[in-house]
Amino acid sequence: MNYQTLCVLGLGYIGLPTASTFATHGLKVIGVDTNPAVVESLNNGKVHLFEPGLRTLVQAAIHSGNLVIKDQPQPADAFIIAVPTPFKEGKLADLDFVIAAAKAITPHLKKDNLVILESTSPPRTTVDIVAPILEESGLIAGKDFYLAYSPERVLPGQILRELIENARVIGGVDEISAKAGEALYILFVRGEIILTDATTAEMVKLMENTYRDINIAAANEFARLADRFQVDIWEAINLANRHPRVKILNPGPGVGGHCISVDPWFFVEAAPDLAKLISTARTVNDTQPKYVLDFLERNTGKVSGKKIAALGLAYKPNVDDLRESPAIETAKILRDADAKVTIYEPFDLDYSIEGIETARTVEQAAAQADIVILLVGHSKLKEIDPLKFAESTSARVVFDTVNGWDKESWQSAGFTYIRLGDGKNK
Ligand code: SAJ
Repeated sequence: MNYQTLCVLGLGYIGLPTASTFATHGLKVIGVDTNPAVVESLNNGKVHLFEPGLRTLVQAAIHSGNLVIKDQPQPADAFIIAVPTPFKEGKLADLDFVIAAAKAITPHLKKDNLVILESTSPPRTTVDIVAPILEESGLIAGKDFYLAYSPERVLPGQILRELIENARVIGGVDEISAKAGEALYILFVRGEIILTDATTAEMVKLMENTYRDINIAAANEFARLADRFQVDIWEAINLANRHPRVKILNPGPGVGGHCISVDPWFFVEAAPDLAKLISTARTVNDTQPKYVLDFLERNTGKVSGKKIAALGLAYKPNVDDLRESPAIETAKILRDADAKVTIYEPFDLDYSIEGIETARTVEQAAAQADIVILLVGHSKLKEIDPLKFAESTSARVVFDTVNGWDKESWQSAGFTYIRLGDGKNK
């Protein structure tokens, strides 16, 4: 199998880096997005996402002539589907984008083509949903063309490195399809490439993110317990993690992003009778923003009427991605509790939430505040100097939900410092 041309459908956080990396490794790549704004901005040399190193990579790929951006797929030797799989009402997987992408490929499908689904999908999607759509071309998966599922596993913030270095699982609808997938990814993947069947690969992806979700839920539940027993969770985790087989993750305002807060629901939907622990973990993490409010009110009294500066809105530190962000959820919960909230997000200065003010600088957000809350551990926010900050804000209470600030420094700058999960605050 010798691939010359590749068509990548979906130019988001996964599709764009993948398309660009293949292009800089010598393939002729057609990057496809159905959103005209994305196509237009990429064709004007602008990258619509923030990921370290991505802009340089995309520009290199486009300048080399190996990456072209289109709004429709074109014939190619291989196709990669990297479109989102959000959930719809009732936490049910929304496969509309995957189905539309498969349908868009079908008229172009030729004998010996390879189709890879990368989008996170419920178990059996490749075999039960994608294969039948592609077979409407008259070609048979595994016999006339190759079909495989290969999950992306890259960590936002480190996508470009992990894309190349991580182990890559490729699950074929049959053995030859998996091998065809290997022949494609081997062009740039330096990590181990492991071949399996499509449904195993789908399940592996969901298990990885579910495992992390459950572990974060444990950390969040431990924080609630520590709070009740007047223990500082951060000290307790630090001590527990000295055990050679224990690695407790960090509590915080909840779990967001397009992956970990979504994917476990695919198991719950597919097997609600079995996925009890998974469902409970999701509920713990989803209710964490409400816990943030309860914790704050227990420590400082009702927030009603108070001016609160909420710092950080992204779903995690040092990314611009606001999808499913627990920080946004927390800001809304504070607003609904009648606090006067001002938000500041260094990666998106224009984001707005109804009933909430948006500030363009930290100082502007905090100037009139009673309480300043750190919701995301962005480096830029962690680096705030409490002494200087004290001069630009009327607030004398800071609430750190992510253990991002140094308690002593804030206290010696004259602030009352409260930290989520620290039952010794009182
Ligand atoms: N979080 C905590 N406590 C922690 C770690 C994370 O509250 O100790 C929160 C973060 O703040 C964020 C959420 O969890 O809101 C998820 O962040 P993350 O860094 O754990 O993961 P993602 O969603 O950015 O990326 C995950 C990764 N999966 C795993 O680590 C198993 C990544 O490898 C996947 O490729 C990605 O999902 C994906 O696309 O599925």
